[in-house]
Amino acid sequence: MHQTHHCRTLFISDTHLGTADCQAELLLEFLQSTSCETLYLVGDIIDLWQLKSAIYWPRIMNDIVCELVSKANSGTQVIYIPGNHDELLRDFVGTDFNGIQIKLEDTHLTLKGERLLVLHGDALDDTVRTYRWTEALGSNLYDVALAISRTYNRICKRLGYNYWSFAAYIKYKFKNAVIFIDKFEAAAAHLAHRRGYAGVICGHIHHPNNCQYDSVKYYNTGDWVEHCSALAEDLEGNLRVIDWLQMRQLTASDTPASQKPQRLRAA
Ligand SMILES: [Mn+2]
Repeated sequence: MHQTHHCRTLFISDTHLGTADCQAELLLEFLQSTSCETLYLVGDIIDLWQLKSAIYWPRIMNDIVCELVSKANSGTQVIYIPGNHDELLRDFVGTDFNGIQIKLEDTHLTLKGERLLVLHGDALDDTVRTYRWTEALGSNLYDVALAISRTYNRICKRLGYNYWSFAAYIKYKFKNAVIFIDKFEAAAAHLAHRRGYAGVICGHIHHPNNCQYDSVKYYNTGDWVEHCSALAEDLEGNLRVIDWLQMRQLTASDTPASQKPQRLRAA
């Protein structure tokens, strides 16, 4: 992949590095194929929960971290907002890690002048329900669904088929999970409204989205477990959710003549 997609700001979250569920190869390819002025890491980037019980850290995980550090050292402002799976990093809020700034939350000002609240979103769990969002699926079912996805995709990869997430598929079949997502989105938008923001950008629930709640805009970056998604602000200040699986196919089908840097397109 030689082309670089340029944008003003990129937001990614829920990469869960340190787990076998992370779509590491696609994530590395995405990072190497995009450039931006500001990169927001909106939480659950390194899964420290998972690493506590078993160390899973193949070389590609290092490559991803190196890519992030290298961006931070070559002119990209990189802001890391820890989530619940990497909450240990919340102790380092206000510090700088190899050029990556750690913040509890942030205010992003778009080129159009909209003030957006950027936060991971786990703080909203209590407002929505007393249990974690994955438990909305039923106990352990989410873990089982992820395990099925892993096996299925190992086979797909061998056969040359595209990535498909069983976990994402099954999630939308469960009424409780769908109700939870709706409530979470409304709670996030309400919080942003109460605090005087034009909108909110979060992650956490692995459900990429871009919608309007009354006067407030709601954006979710999605994840790199069930989806390969990001939120991008283009050079005109428009925000849209991008799907890397679709975008890389569009890139691959372009003629080699267009090897100059491209503007980010909707996917
Ligand atoms: Mn989370």
